[in-house]
Amino acid sequence: MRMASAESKALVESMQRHLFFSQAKSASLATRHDHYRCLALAVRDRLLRNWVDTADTYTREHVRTATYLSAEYLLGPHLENNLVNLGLVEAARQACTSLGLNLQELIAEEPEPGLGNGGLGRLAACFQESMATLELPAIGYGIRYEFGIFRQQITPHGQVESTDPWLAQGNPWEVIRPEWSYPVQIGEHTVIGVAYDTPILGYGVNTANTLRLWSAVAPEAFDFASFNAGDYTRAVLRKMQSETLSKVLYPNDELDQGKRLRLSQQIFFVSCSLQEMFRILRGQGLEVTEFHHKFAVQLNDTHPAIAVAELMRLLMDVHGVDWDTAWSITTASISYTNHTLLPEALETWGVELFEQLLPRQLEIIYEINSRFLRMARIRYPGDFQILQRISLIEEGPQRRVRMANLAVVGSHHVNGVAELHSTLLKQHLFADLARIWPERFTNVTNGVTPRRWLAVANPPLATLLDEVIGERWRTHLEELEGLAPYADDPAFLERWQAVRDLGKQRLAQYMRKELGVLVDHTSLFDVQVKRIHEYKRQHLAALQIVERYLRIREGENLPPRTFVFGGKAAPGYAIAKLIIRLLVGIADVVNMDPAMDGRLKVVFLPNFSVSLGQLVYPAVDLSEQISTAGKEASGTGNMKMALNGAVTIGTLDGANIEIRDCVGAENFFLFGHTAEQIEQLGHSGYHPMPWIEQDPVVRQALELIGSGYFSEGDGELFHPLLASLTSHDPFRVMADVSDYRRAQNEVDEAWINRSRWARMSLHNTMKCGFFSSDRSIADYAERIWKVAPVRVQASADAPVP
Ligand code: NBG
Repeated sequence: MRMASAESKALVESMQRHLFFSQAKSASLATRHDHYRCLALAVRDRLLRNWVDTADTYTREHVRTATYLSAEYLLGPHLENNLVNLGLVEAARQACTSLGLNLQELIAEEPEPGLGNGGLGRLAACFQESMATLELPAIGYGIRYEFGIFRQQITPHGQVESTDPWLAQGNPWEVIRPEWSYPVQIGEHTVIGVAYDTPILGYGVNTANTLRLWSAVAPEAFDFASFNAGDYTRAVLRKMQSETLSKVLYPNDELDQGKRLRLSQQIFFVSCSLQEMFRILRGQGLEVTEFHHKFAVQLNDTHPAIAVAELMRLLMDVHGVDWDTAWSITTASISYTNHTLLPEALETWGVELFEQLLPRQLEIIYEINSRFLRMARIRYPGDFQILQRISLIEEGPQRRVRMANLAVVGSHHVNGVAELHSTLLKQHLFADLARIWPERFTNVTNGVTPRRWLAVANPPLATLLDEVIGERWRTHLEELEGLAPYADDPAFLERWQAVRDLGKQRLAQYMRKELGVLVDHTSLFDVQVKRIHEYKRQHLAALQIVERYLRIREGENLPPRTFVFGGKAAPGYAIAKLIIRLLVGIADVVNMDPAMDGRLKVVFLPNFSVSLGQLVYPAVDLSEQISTAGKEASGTGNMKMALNGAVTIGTLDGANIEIRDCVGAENFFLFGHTAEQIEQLGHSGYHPMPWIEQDPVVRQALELIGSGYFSEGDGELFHPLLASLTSHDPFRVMADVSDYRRAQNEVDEAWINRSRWARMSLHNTMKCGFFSSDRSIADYAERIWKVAPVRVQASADAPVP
């Protein structure tokens, strides 16, 4: 405490200094946002030493470095995470109190950088933090989108989108590095990428790695000739066009529109990042042919797959290396993680577009392809079908470049993100390629950082863990196993439940304050938060709620439940938006019906985000992980929920399988067809109708929805959704609906035995140590990147903040 108070005094002084010298205000004019900025800047001052020391150490020791190329980073707010990682939470709380401020309120002031769509972007953020915590030399590269993922409002008509100007009030965490900027040629235009650096602090170490995001600027502010000729619009047009490049993040699952800009974004950030790696190489006196000794380059999905051609181009055209040497350097540097099996999500680009924007890279891709197919032809003489399937170019009315195939051919390792997914990659999507290079394919199961998803998100649980198993779980999550001696201790289970109650009360309070919805925090919190997509089957959950509604109306006595949903639908994905509309319609009816009072509530949380996730995950009793088996590559929300003590109801899909293996079948509610059975259903000519005919309960629910009961009498509104479910049902909702009901009934039974539930919950937390992103990253570093930790020494002469 004495330490904390010395620290807190110093923080107070820093904050006061920043109010004057950074915000240029007196206390009487300062807004809450000013105070947030003062605290953020005071914290930044304290981590700069780590950041500068880290850069110095890496430069001095010529370390081998992992570079992570990702079009998305869903970072979440930095302030609280940095306080936790610096061990300054208490000091900051004291500092705020002594200034008459509230730490939580200041933390809530920070706009979060929504530079990602969902799991893939959040995984990239967890990975950055784990790399720093594990003291691994690493740089994250991406795009500094001026507008992140859209903001979502929920109205009675469903989702409404608006822009997310997250930079409008400035960003205290980034430093612009104009001295590190690079030109990128796209078609006839040149765009300049300027580096913006954000420190990524490790926990309990001196390491602070760099996340370097590129922002696009025009080579010249405006065209003087046009300006002089009086054509002002034209004079600035080029500048605007160039800067559009890093303007906005694309929502995934989006239609073809705007794809041209997306390909431009990809080459833009990939080329800047690779050019910069050469700059670092040169700066350390290394030869270009040592590139692969210095760097491991990780592709986060296919968005950066153009790196294969661009690295070849830079090596040959800029650095004068011959083809064979360039190819061996490229394939020794690059590795690729696949994050989806959904065919519509696999990127391909029309050859014409490619030709217009990236003619030289296309030429290189053709040459890679012809050499690759020559090799494959020897292996599969005369088998043209295989050659067609593995070719980097898809033939057809419009020829297209297959980015996933390019990524596989150009990588030394390819991995999926959970056991099942990696297996399916080898059996289906990349079956032919995996036969050529079996040793190339591997698995690294995803993980989540315990700092943000437990220490930051759930302080009451963190405190309880500290007391009974010590503090090391933050970096050694497997130490949660230390809870085992308490698993049957009734007194401890009481405390466990009390901690869980706090999380639920906090969420209930938020729903009351922000949405005006009153929920009973002692009811079962049944939660599904994730992107809205048919394969994730939020509509399966919706059907289940309608069924419950009918059962309660008929007088059945079911334990009280609160269903909570959250997540965004891609603006162009009509059915997903209709699913939101359905959930909102159900909520309106259910929450207004006095017969449901104290028994059933439905809440859709608008604008799900990292910050909201921090509030939601600790409050979950039942974690809904109900995707069609074989479709969810991994899932990471499933891990965050289980880690915080939720029990899962789920299919054998993605990482659910591994979660169930870890926590035990008796602590997991399993239902539904397996991936193999789902595939079989397809082969035998699946039709939903026979399933519906056998199931009067679901029939009644479908009819009620079709009658306009949840759409103010509009019997047409949900027609597209119902037609899809009853005619082809692409995600096999009807094949799983009755088994889902059975599992949900088991949930009801388990829930009423409160001590049994508490034990199940405890087991989930206790057995989730495996799902730390530290474990995933240690695995990448050791097997794929061959990058070793480097201890950062604190310099003795750093300036005092
Ligand atoms: C997503 C998968 C999730 C997985 C995350 C992180 C894409 C393309 N894929 O199941 O759908 O957890 O990636 O690996 O966003």
